[in-house]
Amino acid sequence: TADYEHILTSKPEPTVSLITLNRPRALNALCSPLFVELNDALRKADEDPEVGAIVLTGSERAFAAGADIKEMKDKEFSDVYKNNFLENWATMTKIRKPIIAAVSGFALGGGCELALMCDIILASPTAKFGQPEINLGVIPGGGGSQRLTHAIGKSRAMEIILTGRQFSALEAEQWGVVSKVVDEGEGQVVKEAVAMAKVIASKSQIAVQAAKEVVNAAYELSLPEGLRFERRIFHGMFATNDQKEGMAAFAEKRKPNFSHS
Ligand code: CO8
Repeated sequence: TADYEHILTSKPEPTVSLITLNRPRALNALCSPLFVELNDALRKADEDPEVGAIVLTGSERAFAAGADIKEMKDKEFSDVYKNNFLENWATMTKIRKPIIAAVSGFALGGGCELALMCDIILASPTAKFGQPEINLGVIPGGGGSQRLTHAIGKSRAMEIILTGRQFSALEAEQWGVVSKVVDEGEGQVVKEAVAMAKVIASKSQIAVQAAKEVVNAAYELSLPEGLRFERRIFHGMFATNDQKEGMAAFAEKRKPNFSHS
């Protein structure tokens, strides 16, 4: 819509919301107003009953080159502490529908952290990830030290965060940061992300949201607690029409027609 200054929103499929970071001159540096808009667009997509999955992307050159350094450089401890600077980044983790990051070019610092907050990351061969905060005399502040360490393990996370070096799409794939590196070609990563989002959106939205919730619980709960949580949510599925429809359709050898209820 035309209401946003730093992002673009569209529906490439009736069931898929596409959010494009759009500050090309700053390589999509994540200034505070951009985050306000992003959170608003994510919330709207989450509330849109037609939408089953969300794709977040940037440009060919940059997914996002990090938090906006020019905005941050003169800040004082008292401001950032008192105002809980960048606390609103976490809003994204409250979104219940799946978010697929389609990453081309730089995903650095806060840009890498933004991708890591998404549920699935697809990368083009040009993607370059990294946590270069150490070069600026600071450390990751948007979850990089935690989410990246969970994703790639201690030794690699230490190397990446302490040296500030970039890592390639291929490394990201080998290390399990991204689920897939797509073929090269302009727009290819968005195309594949939208196709994947469409597949996800064709499932029962209730089951999809529940699945996202239980997978995320694996990062927060101990194994026995997580297994118990999964079992309880699984039991809850039997209260949905979509469970009845999905299993009836299998038995009747036809495609399910989910009502998302
Ligand atoms: N912030 C502000 N402006 C930026 C940023 C940024 N992160 N990155 C690039 N830009 C701007 C450049 O200043 C330049 O603007 P101008 O033309 O006005 O000078 C324009 O984008 C193009 O950039 P370059 O000319 O530098 O392009 P190059 O192709 O030469 O280099 C790089 C590309 C390697 C990506 C380079 O721009 C770079 O190193 N950028 C900074 C990367 C970085 O350090 N990112 C980490 C930022 S710190 C951070 O993200 C902390 C997150 C904390 C989150 C806390 C949450 C609670």
